[in-house]
Amino acid sequence: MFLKFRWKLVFSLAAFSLLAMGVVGYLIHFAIALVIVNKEVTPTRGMLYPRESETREVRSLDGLWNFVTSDEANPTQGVRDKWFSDDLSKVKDVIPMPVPASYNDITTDNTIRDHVGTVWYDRKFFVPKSWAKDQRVWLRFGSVHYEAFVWINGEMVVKHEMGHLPFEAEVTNFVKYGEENRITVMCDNALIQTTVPQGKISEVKKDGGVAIVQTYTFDFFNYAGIHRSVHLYTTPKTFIEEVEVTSDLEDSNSVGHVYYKVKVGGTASNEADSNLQIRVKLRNKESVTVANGTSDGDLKGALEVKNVKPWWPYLMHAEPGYLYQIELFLHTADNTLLDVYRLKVGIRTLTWNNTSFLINGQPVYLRGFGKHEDSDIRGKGLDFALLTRDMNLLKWIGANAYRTSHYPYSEESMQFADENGIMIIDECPSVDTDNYNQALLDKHKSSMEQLIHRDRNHPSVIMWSIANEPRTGPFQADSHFQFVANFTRALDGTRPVTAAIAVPSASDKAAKHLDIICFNRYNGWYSNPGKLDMITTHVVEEAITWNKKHNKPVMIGEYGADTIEGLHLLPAYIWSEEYQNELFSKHFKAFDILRKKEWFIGEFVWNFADFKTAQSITRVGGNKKGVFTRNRQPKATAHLLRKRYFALGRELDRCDLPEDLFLYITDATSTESRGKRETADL
Ligand code: GCB
Repeated sequence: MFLKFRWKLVFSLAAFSLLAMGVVGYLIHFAIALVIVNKEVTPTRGMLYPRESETREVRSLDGLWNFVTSDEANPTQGVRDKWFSDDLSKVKDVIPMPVPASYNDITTDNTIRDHVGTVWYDRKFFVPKSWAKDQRVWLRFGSVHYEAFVWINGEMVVKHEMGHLPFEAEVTNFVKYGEENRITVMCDNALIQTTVPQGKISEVKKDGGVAIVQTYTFDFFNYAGIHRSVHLYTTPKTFIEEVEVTSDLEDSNSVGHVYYKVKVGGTASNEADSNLQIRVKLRNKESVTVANGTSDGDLKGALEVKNVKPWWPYLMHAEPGYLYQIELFLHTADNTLLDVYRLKVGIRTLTWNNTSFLINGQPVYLRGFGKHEDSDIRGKGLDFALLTRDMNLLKWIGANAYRTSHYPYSEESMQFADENGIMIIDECPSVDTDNYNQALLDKHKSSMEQLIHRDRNHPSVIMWSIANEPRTGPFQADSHFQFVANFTRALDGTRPVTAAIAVPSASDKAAKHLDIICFNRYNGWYSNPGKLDMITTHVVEEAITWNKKHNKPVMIGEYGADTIEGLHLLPAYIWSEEYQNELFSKHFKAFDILRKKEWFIGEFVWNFADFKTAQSITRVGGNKKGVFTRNRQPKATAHLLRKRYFALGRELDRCDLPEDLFLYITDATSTESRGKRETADL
């Protein structure tokens, strides 16, 4: 049976081992299990972003679906009782549930908000009759958190573990053409020690029974559900299945190269790949063809672009985020057009060494945020209004980068970053990695493989982050991170590998495996709260220690202070807007000292906006470290940070300053100093 009632299984195995072996035997058994080996990961296939073309159609299945929760104590009941074989409304009272959205905050019912385990969705849809002929039909989910099981018309079509990443299945032989179909999804939000991220499930006594309780060490709320769009799309029988694009620049950035590699899917066995070819056109923003070519027999090729417009980050160039469009035409040797797929490409180079990180040969200083996909009502559900507002705020504040803390963000947000020249440190969902074990390593690597497969063609992606705040003190962390970092490099050698580390450098065992060191530290908050004079020196000294130990570029991945919007206290007192302002200012001072050392390459605030957390006595209505409120309005510090980020842009890249950066206070030219006036009076 495909369904694992995972946490029950883990508990019963542990309990059984304990009884059978006694405590000492169990510990020895556990220690042996920690000798982990580096196994292959099954590579992802396909999963191109669904786009219409002359040969492809796309239909959205977004909208209101039907929804039910399972009994927490009996999460497999729906599978045993085959809830997928008929409408969910036949087995339970269904409620409407929007897709995409997290289900947690849609209703007024705390048993839905805090539900642990499986929930079910279904809806009806039509497939046009015309789709029955000579093509394939695919079902694609942008993401479901955490594990998804999908049936069409009662038949299982795909199962996927890992939130925040897409998955798809061919459903050509499962759908009924010109007729009504039913799709059923079971989603399981349970996090255990072998999921990414990890969590724990326990049974705790409650009034009148036992509660299944989910705990995790990270603070963001474990939102769940069908988080991103669901699409049906068609491809021809023989189709472009994968596209990989890389680029470089030469002759002082005046000539660009685009290298493409295509994999074809569904080729009939008698039709060798060598009979196929890819014809390629590269168009600029005005849709003018600037290069074209034909692939070699391996469906690879290169295009040269003279007078190229490189992809530059925001504020580093007058025309940031310049994108070309590559058009790929799959032909048979006898000239029949089989498939067409288009995607945007940015032409740029990335290089790094022990002291710097360069784009198109220019050193880059990163200034930005750790973010979250989080908003009221929708939770982590894809929301174009929020996405657009966030991009507008990033540009307003003068940021040039953010980290997708602590999981991959939507494909649409990556496209936005490409278009706007925002650099992305792309993070997999491994947070607070601990209790290293073989299954965890396999899944951690798989999360990187899925992430790189999805995001490798985005010019905005400048680094891979393989974890946030892993527990890198224990010796097992050494080989775990060596395996994950090397695996990441083997999949993509064109971008450096980093991780946000919070363990002090003296005990950390993972940073040596990274290309760029990123440390998270809350001086003046978790350490020495309220002590604004214990920030600057601490930050400077810690950054120097990391650099001395590893001789690699260093950046700060998180610093910040919880701040209640509208709470003003003078002199500055923790949780007030004044305190956030002053704490930031003390950090700025440290960063300016560090910037003089070439190897300090970036500063990232925690967090872009306030976000929801699990209920905790240390969080008042969520994590309030946002520079913006959860509703995306500025706190006082947003204005301070804006002045700094633009000042850095001006100093480093001579960007223009927005007119409203400094509001008029007085006409300084007409005010003489008192000293001058007194001299004149004499
Ligand atoms: C951290 C974590 C982040 C938390 C933050 C905080 O170190 O990386 O996920 O939200 O601290 O505010 O405690």
